Amino acid sequence: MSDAVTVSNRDGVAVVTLHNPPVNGLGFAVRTGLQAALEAAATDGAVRAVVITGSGKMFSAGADISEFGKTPPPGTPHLPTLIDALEASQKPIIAAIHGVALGGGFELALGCHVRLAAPGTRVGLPEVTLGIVPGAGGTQRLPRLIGVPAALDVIVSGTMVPAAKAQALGMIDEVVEGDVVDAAVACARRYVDEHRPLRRASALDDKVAEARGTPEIFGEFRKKMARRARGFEAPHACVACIEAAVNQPFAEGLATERETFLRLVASDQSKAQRHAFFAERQVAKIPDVPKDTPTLPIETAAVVGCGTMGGGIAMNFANAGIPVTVFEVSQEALDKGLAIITKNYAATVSKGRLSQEAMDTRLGLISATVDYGDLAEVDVVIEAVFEEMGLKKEVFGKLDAVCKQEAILASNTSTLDVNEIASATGRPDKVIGTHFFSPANVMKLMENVRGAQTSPQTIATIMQLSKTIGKVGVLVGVCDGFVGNRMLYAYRRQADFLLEEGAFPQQIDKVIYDFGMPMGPYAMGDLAGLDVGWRIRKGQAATRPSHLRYSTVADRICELGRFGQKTGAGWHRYEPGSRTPIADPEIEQLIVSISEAQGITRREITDQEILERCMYPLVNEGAKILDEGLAQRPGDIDIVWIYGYGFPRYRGGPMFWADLVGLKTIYDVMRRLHDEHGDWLEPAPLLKKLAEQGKGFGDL
Ligand code: HSC
Ligand code: NAD
Repeated sequence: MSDAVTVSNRDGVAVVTLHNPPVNGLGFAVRTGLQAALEAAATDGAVRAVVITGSGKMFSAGADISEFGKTPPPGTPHLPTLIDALEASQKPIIAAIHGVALGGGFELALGCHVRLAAPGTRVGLPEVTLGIVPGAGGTQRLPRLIGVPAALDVIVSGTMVPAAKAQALGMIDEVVEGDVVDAAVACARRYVDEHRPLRRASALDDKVAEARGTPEIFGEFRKKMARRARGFEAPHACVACIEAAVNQPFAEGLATERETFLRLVASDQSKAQRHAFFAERQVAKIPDVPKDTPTLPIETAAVVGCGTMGGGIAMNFANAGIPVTVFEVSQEALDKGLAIITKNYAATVSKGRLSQEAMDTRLGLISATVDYGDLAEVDVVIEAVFEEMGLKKEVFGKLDAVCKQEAILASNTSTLDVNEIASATGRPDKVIGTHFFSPANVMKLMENVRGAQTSPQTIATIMQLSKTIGKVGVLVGVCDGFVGNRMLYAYRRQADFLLEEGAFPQQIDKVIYDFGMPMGPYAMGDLAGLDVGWRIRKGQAATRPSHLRYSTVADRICELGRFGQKTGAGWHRYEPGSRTPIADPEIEQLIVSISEAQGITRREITDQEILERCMYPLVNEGAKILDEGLAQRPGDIDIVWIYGYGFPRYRGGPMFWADLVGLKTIYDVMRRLHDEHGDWLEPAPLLKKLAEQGKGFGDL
């Protein structure tokens, strides 16, 4: 028997324990060990029942994801075969679950005759988040246990269901106090002593029979999930497998599930989503800031400036249970900021997503002040005042004077040099950028910007803080726009040039939306407001290099007083009270007149050209960022784009997507574009090098 599975006999009950830290993944060694343990239990007369449990923090997080797509494929036994054999056992098999049972881990439990769970356990089938369907019977057994509507919710959302809810739904049989293995052994004995019949999920029919006469359940569910599942294959495949559970006998349903699993696991979408899974975990690893770097405790926080971003940032702390003091220039500004926070919470309460009690608790954690002295004892300050260097330096100077020595001073700047901001303090080692994305209480990304003197301790503390407040922190270096916005500029610039050459905003928006982004660049601009960028561009006008092409379209639109949705018109127009962009002939005329004035003969621009001209420069900029060491890994850039800009997860982020397209293809197009349009489109040296070597970013 392998070390990955051990067996102890407790009074006639074989306790089979999985040992595969950190998550008891069901890799080859575990499967082999489990098979041997179950076969031995079946033939050993001294064993009357079996309990399966996991060692360490959890029962099992499921299949070993790193085995998918490996050549040669992992050997037998495969999990589905193992689970079928387990379920068919004549001796009772009880799952004793603690921590989590996810994916194949939960499917293993579904094959058992009874499922007991410790309080605090979470169970679920998150396969959909990896671009696959549950492949070891989950789509067939779960609907038979909990019914079709609940199974659709659980499997298509991929969420982890807490023990009490799981029991109420029938996913587990009982939440037990005390030691769950003891309880499972006692349960096993009862089954044996009382000759209780064994309940096999595969043999149940009443719950799926209910859905057999109401096929419209599926149509309605598909309609309900359409927006969230846009572009993804796996949610649709999950629904189809559950439909098979209703309409096919168990064995046929299993075959449908298996065929679907094998098809999806080989798909680009699943590869991309698995990449995103691992990349999201990689971002926390920083070579010169080892895992054991001591962090400072963050028990209190302050936010300076309670505008659009500051208010959202303060909510993040309150949501995580960390008391936060909000500082503003005046009582009036404070009142305004706090009113928006209250309104945001109230909206969540009215949607039923937060209780009034939780809202009150969170608001109770937010205190407000106009006195710097009140910030003396906080552990971290996040500055979110106007984007002006002089102002930021003034604020940091004051914070440095008043805050305790150990406090970390962070800036939410989106464009300014963190090193210059740090120079206004006597503690540059404790200064860092924490670039949140709007809306800051919703978007999960934090670009944590390390300055030249930021200490490993400050970095480790802020990376940990990102996790504590439910964000994904990605460490980046100082440059204009950092990682995300610098790449965004590269793409937006080309989109504007395409307008001058023949496209219109709605065409570009549609291509980008169809690619899978939440919205196109112009709808996005209208939502965010066009005036902020205009102000920044006017400030940069004097220093703009005259030899580089510059599109004036955006400025001309702002000159008309069209600042986006807030003024009812921007790149598009909007009906009163509506957020739906409508193509505006006035803008089309303006664009045509700009083309004329520039002597550009407008031509037909294909959708393919739009995609290449927008997305390839974005990737090209990512390559420059990697070369300059401003992002640690291509996967970090992917996470920035997935969590900061809604880049479709099923494409894995721009760098992973580029590898799928092929860097040679991208490089060739960039070279041609550079020949045709010059300046901005020069291929990055790293792109050239990898393309010539026949490699991808994934090979770095
Ligand atoms: C599946 O189960 C498919 C099945 O339906 C059946 C397939 C049948 C096939 C039939 C073929 C014919 N695998 O997240 P953390 C690593 S699909 C490999 O930081 P936490 C992770 O990368 C699976 N590695 O910890 C990290 O490694 P690092 C469905 C896995 O405490 C380390 O473990 N299951 C792994 O914050 C710690 O992870 C899921 O999708 C896995 N399954 O969260 C669950 N899971 O240290 C995925 C983790 O080197 N896992 N790792 O960076 C999770 O959601 C979270 O890890 C937990 C723990 C909530 C379990
Ligand atoms: P905002 O104008 O909505 O808010 C700024 C707030 O700072 C105002 O409430 C103002 O009263 C306050 N303020 C000004 N001077 C102050 C001072 N001396 N002390 C205390 N408060 C002061 O601006 P915003 O959009 O929230 O941007 C804030 C910062 O966040 C900027 O650095 C910006 O670049 C950055 N940022 C903005 C976004 C975005 O989408 N809005 C995204 C990421 C980062």
